[in-house]
Amino acid sequence: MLRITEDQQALVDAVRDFATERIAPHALEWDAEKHFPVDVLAEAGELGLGGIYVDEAHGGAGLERKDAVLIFEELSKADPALAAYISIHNMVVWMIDSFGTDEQRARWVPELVTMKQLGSYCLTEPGAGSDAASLATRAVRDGDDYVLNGVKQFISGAGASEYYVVMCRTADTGSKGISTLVVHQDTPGLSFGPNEKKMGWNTQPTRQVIFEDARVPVANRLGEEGDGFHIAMKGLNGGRINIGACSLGGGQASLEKATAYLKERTAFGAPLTTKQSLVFDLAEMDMNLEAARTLLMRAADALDREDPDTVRLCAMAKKVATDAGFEAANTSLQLHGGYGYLHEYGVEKIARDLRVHQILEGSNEIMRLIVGRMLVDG
Ligand code: FAD
Ligand code: 2MC
Repeated sequence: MLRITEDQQALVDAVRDFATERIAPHALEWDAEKHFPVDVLAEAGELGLGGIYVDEAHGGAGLERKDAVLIFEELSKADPALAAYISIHNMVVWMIDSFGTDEQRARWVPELVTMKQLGSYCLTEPGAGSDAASLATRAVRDGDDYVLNGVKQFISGAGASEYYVVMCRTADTGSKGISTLVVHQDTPGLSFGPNEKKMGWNTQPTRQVIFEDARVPVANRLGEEGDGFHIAMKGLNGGRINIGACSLGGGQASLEKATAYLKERTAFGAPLTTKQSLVFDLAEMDMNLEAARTLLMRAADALDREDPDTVRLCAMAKKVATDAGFEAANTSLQLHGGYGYLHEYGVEKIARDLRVHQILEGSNEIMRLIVGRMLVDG
């Protein structure tokens, strides 16, 4: 299962070249200046990275989830924050491609896969994060429209995206009363909060998305009324693998930086690689990242095959990979000594970016809740 085919190797090489040339040299500057490089995203779209597992018939690259793991690891070695936005965009496009009608696909997917138009995923609210089924943003039917009111919190890409895939309440029946609407940025009644000041993920904007009597055509609903929670969760299964792959890429880059640094840095008359405890740190990072890579591929394979164990494996892979990635970045920072704390060495940025992967797309406590309750309720 983990054998990489010639086609996959060619894909990895192409993405690595793009990430090395067009992303890595600018990542620190984009982080410092909070710059969202939409021009580079459009270039990623030309490479097929805007619809990685969208059907080729709809303009996508038609690849598998396992390919996406390889892609996000490579992109994230260059910049975890930009890679993570590309992963969210792919989740949105996949949701439209998978749950939209032919007419909806024809309307939205071709432009979105180019990444000249961007998408955002709107589930979280100020009062509903982990407990997503308690969301309160409400859509009330009025003729051929819904009238949408509510606030979405922490929305990645907000303000820059053309399309917002919004989970909202159409009935007071818990998770079964949620529907999914595609909302265009120019919709009257839609506005944005200020760009949040964050610890990391600075290259992508995070804002509230606010709906005040926003009229959204019923024709913009994905699936039936009440399908929204399932659509949201199915999107997140793949999202969780991808965010894990982003952690893997950041962790791998941290390991490579630490290894090179220990070889070159001398203390007590010899290179630091002569200290076995430090080499053990490198070995530990390598083992944990390899374990995460294996589990991510297993989860991606389950998702590709629609295996009944998919939800559990995606939750496990997300938790294991995001912990391994952050631990690797944090250890690498320590192994760089004081230089690890300096922006220009690039390690502290990786640690800041990867920290949030343990919180979003379902916190790692929620991943344990998903796996744990299957053990005791099953
Ligand atoms: P809460 O749910 O309030 O949780 C607080 C703490 O309690 C956490 O540690 C949590 O793990 C723990 N906890 C909660 N319930 C349980 C439980 N039952 N058992 C054990 N522990 C529990 N959301 C979107 O919809 N779209 C986006 O694009 C998006 N982007 C984001 C970008 C950033 C930078 C950030 C920070 C967040 C983003 N989010 C986005 C939101 C993210 O998914 C939520 O922050 C996350 O799901 C946690 O929700 P919360 O912040 O409300 O925390
Ligand atoms: N895949 C498919 N279906 C799922 C699913 C999944 N991963 N998770 C839940 N479902 C289904 C479930 O099978 C059930 O179906 P049915 O009604 O047909 O029986 C339905 O959804 C309701 O599920 P639960 O009964 O498990 O609902 P509950 O409210 O107890 O718990 C929980 C759901 C906690 C797992 C869910 O709310 C959750 O995942 N919370 C975390 C929220 C989250 O991940 N937010 C991320 C926001 S996006 C982001 O951060 C970005 C950066 C983009």
